[in-house]
Amino acid sequence: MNKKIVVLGLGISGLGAAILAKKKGYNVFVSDKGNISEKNKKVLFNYSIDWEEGKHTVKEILNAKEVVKSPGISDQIDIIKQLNNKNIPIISDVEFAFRYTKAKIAAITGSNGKTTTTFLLGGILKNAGYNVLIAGNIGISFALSIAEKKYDYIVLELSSFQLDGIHKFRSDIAIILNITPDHLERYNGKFENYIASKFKITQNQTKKDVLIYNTDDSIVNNIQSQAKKIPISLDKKYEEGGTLDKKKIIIKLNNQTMTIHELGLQGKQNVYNSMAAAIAARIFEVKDSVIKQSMIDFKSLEHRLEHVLTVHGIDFINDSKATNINACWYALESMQKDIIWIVGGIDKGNDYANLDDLVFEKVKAIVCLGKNGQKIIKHFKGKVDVIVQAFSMNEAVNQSYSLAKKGDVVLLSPACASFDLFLNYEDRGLQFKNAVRTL
Ligand code: UMA
Repeated sequence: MNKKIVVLGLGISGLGAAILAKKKGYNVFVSDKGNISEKNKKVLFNYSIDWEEGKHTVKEILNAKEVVKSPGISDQIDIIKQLNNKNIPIISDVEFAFRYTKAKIAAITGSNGKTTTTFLLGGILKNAGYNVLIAGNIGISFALSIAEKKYDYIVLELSSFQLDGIHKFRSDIAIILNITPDHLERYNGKFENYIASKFKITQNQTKKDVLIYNTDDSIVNNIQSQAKKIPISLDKKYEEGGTLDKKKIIIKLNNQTMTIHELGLQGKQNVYNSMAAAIAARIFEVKDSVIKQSMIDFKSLEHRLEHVLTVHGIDFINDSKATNINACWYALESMQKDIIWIVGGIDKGNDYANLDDLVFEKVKAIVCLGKNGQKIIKHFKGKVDVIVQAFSMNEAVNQSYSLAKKGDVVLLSPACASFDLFLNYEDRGLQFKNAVRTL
């Protein structure tokens, strides 16, 4: 064959796509505008894959029959415009990997909750004894996994960037949880462009496929699809779908009802996540008993409402992944004790008024963490009794500990990006956990 494929960007997805392409007999060329690590250079050498770093050489790239673009690369850069002018197909690693698997696929997207739903569904399928791949935007390359092994089921978390580069990708089950504005810098500042990108998750589904969608979300509620649509809601009841009845999840499918009494996870968002995962598992014909037990056993993921420790009767919860208002709303909503709330970082245009009701009701003190907390302080001044500032995680944890009483909860749910004081949200969460452990 020896068709030339160019892989743009050599991060997690680029490396996976390059290896899969090589294994499938393509002539592969990798181009990364940044530096390629020594480790990755060795891998490329072992696979005899040609590469360049520090540039995108136009002549080399325009020679491709097809280009796999890493999701982090914007469509606005010059080389992409030139490829488009020459009508050279540009696809995402997800589109490329899809060509080489026959496994049943569930694809999950949304602005919040998608990682938890991905692991919930993947976990249920594993507990049912299947050979399952959990991959995608969670940091695991779909393409690399496919290059190495065969699977019965594949559960993919998909970002809008990955969905932008699909053409034929189709999933047996698609799940769309919610949509709130995010990543607008990549969508010409237009929310409708971001929505269109998320809605692509169902574009190639047929009537044999299923779309699980949240009708409580006014945007998701409008999604059109060829697939069989199964709604989930906390209060609306459907002939087929998921709902909540006196704290129990009720799933109705094919004239059968399943009731889930107990969840390992707390909070409203996790009710949606659990409903969606349970419906998908049932469509994949997993036994009710396995689904229910998996729901009870599931522990929260790191940095997502993660219980760290209880110190002298004070719970410490790490929700560092909450980098926007919506995620933070769900965190505050799910707490059942008085809250000392650690919030702040790099504000992405937050409207804190959306949290006012919950803050009035539940927050007894705010610890504002970050280089510049003026916006948060100004907004909540007079609404919360105590507001203090902290400029490091140790300071924030120590202040919270002295403000809290037995029976309270200290919640790190920043609603902001982390880059003012931390490498990323993981670093922020780890520093929180370390500080709590030294109390
Ligand atoms: N690069 C170029 N040219 C450019 C710009 C970048 O060559 O003009 C190179 C960089 O030098 C770098 C590579 O591209 O070497 C990085 O590519 P990438 O940013 O796509 O990163 P990957 O490591 O491939 O990770 C991607 C996803 N990253 C993004 O979407 C930004 C990961 O999601 C995903 O887990 C991974 O593929 C595997 O599927 C991360 C993410 O932040 C977690 N996602 C966003 C989110 O969740 O909000 C969407």
